[in-house]
Amino acid sequence: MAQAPAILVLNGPNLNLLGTREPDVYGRTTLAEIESACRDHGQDLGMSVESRQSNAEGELVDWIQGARQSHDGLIINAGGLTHTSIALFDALQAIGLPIIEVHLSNIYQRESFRHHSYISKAANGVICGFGAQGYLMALEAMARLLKTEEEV
Ligand code: CA2
Repeated sequence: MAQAPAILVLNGPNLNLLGTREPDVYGRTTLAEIESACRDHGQDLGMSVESRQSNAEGELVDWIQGARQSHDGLIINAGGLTHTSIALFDALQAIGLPIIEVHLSNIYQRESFRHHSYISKAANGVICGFGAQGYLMALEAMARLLKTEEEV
């Protein structure tokens, strides 16, 4: 890979509310702060990071499909769609890129309806329960995945 690998970070429904409500569950960091930290950390890791958020399932599907042409890896916190969306699963399965699933909260300590993820089956790995740090951990994991791919 001659150019810096391009990573797309997608956030799903309601994650635009981060830092404004439910700080006990999701922390006090805003989405804008997470996105800026991802850009900086990506740069330190030699990757360019683009972040997008949508409350609409179809828009997320379109972005996932498009990532195949424009990006080298995908990091996704699908919010509540994690637990319901076969459409997101199908899109993720189809793109053939490394995928890392992120959750701010530890979904396994919460209600049982959060214990199943449609995203996990399409993802290389899952990071949950580390708050906003989880996105930076996902970038580190992505850098390692892409390096391993390059070496093979
Ligand atoms: O822990 C996570 O990151 C989740 O993906 C967050 C989703 C939830 O449905 C998943 O089970 C776990 C909810 C995102 C809603 O974010 C809010 C942030 C601030 C205030 C209200 C909602």
